[in-house]
Order: sequence, then C-alpha cells, then structure tokens
Amino acid sequence: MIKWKIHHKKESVSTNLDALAGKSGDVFTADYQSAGRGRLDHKWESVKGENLMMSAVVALEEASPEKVATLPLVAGAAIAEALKVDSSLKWPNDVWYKNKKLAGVLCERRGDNVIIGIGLNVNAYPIALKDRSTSLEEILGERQSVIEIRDAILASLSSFYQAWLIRGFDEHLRAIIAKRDYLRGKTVSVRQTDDDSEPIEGVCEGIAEDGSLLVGGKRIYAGEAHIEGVR
Ligand code: BT5
Repeated sequence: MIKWKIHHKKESVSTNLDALAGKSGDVFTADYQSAGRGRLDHKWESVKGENLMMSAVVALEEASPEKVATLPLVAGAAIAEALKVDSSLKWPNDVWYKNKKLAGVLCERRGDNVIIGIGLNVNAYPIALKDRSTSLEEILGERQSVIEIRDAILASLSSFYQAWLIRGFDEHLRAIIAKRDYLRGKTVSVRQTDDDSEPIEGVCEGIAEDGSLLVGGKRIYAGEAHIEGVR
C-alpha cells in the first residue's frame, strides 16, 4: 500500500497545480478551488467546504504514453469501487450515478510522475449544473464525511494503481470497468474536440484493451460522448 502524505489547504487555485511541487505519495487537498480544472479548457466547479478535491502524485516507472492513457479509467474504477453507491464509469474520466455526474478525474503527466486529480461531489453540487450533476449526500440522503471518503478512495487508488503499474490495463481491471461501463450498448455521439462538427455516431461496443472507446467499429482515443436525452 502507498503511504500517502496529505497536504491540505483551505483554499487553492487548483490542487493539480499544488501537486506540481509534490513527489510520489504526496496528496494535495483543498476545501475550495478558485480555478479548478477539467480536461481541455473545462472548469471544475466546487462548493466551498462541501466536496473532495484532491491530487495524488504517483510514480510512473517508465510506463508508456499508451499505458498512461488508460490511467483515468483505472482511477475512475478506484473511486467507484470505494464508494457506497452503485456508480457507473463514463469514458474517459467520469464517475456517474444514473444520468448525472458525481466525480471527474484529470490525470496530468509530469516527467516520471503523474498527478491524478479527483473532484467528487460529496455534500453538494454546483447549482448551475443541477440537471447533470449529483452528490453522495443527494443519493444517500444524508451528509457524508469528506475525510472518510478521501481515505477510502486513497486506499482503493493505492491498490488499483499498483495493480495497473505491475500488470497494466489487464483483463481483471478491464472486467471491473466493463461491469460499470455507462456507455456500452447505448447510441452515442462522440465529439473528439469541443468544437468537433462531425461527431462519431453509433452504438458503443465498450472499451477496448487500449482504453479507447469502441463506437461502430471505430476506436476513439479522446473526446466526450453524449447520449440523446441526457445532458
Ligand atoms: C473532469 O473534466 O471531469 C475532471 C475534473 C477534475 C477535477 C479535479 S478537482 C482536484 C483537481 N484539481 C483540479 O484543478 N482539477 C482536479 P471534464 O471531463 O473535462 O469535465 C468537466 C465538466 O464537468 C465541466 O465542463 C462541467 O460540465 C462539469 N462539471 C464541472 N464541475 C462539476 C461538478 N462539481 N460536478 C459535476 N460536473 C461538473
């Protein structure tokens, strides 16, 4: 098990930025982020003091870029398995509950390390996103301890990461992810960039052994999948 060392701030710009100063095993958390980041230019919104925002630094030990590309899915699986709710994984980096987003992962490689940024709505979600986000509190009907959830996720992340480092994105990890795959079997429209005017459309056949999304026989390596009727 990784012996994590927690560095907490009341307010941060982005814990993924704080983590740039960290070494393997360091975890940066904050009660609030003034400029939380998602993929591309997306923002991660937080509600002060209510949610989990953390960035864990782990060593890559010469993992290839192709292997590192599968890490957001593995981190998502670690989060899903740590929670007491029956969540799904929405390729490439989200944890959903029913048709709403509960958590997001942003992995950023920095030399020999990778920063695994996790944002999870524990006791609140941004009001502006109420149609498409949810929180553990809303699902479970009572407030949850951010610290307990942080520790459960870190324990799970430690074992998932170590399994992934040793054995790669193997059958065992893929089976855990496949079981929670939100998109598989659904008709999806995938934009590879935010302004993609020709999204790939078709039935999603799941996630391939290299972490790409399979849609109508094509492999998609990055993007965002939409399902009709779901925001
Ligand atoms: C993500 O990006 O989902 C990755 C989010 C990672 C956030 C963590 S918090 C700790 C660490 N420090 C950082 O600065 N970042 C990491 P993406 O797939 O691009 O999704 C972003 C989209 O999710 C936004 O454009 C919104 O639509 C939506 N969103 C933003 N905040 C949300 C929230 N709190 N709950 C649900 N959806 C949200």
